[in-house]
Amino acid sequence: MESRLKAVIFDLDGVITDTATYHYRAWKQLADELGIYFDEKINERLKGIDRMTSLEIILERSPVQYTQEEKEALATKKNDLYKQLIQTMTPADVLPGALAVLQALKQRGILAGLASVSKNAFTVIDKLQIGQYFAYIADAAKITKGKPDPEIFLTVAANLGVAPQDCVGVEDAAAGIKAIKAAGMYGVGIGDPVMLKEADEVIPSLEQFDLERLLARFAS
Ligand code: B16
Ligand code: MG
Repeated sequence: MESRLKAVIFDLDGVITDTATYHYRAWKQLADELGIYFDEKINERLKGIDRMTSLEIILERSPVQYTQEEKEALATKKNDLYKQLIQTMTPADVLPGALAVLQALKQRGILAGLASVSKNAFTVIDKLQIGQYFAYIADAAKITKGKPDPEIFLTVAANLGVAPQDCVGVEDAAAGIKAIKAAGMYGVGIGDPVMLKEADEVIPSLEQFDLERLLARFAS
């Protein structure tokens, strides 16, 4: 059976690994130092959102106004803490099901791409030792519009040489699913079906990712 499915493009945090806890610890330390209230519920709003926008969300509760220069220094401080924390990551931090899906794609000759807005994605992939599975990893530093804009997914598809309609995108954040759909791809959500209602289908984790069923769905 011929299938049009040529590539699967993954988000990183919340799909391949869980860096959210490290982001949270680094932002929490910064917020505590600044005397700003921050908790795990507010942290939910930062998932899939780029660094400077995340800082703006945290500063919503700050009585102090910061200049752009000061904000950049605060973001750098958080990033330095985050970089220290991710040094402890190992291949054991790959989420359940992710490695099996990457291996199955490789075996089937379907390309895997990575569409993470994290500027630390290359380091994380390196720590997880799964770089060999990805034919293309987006460089977040070169992406001008964050999710829900489709730019990052379209950039990955273009670099893989695959038309968007022949790609599946996998995301755990609502903004990410919006980006996938705006790119004209089939969207698989990981997590809560209510939060990810714009996805074409939602599964609890990559353990339930059914490649054979997707290949059949894309049958030409
Ligand atoms: P960095 P994703 C996102 O990763 C995280 O979900 C988000 O919390 C973080 O602020 C963002 O990366 C930027 O990360 O500060 O390392 O550039 O879900 O797009 O893989
Ligand atoms: Mg994510």
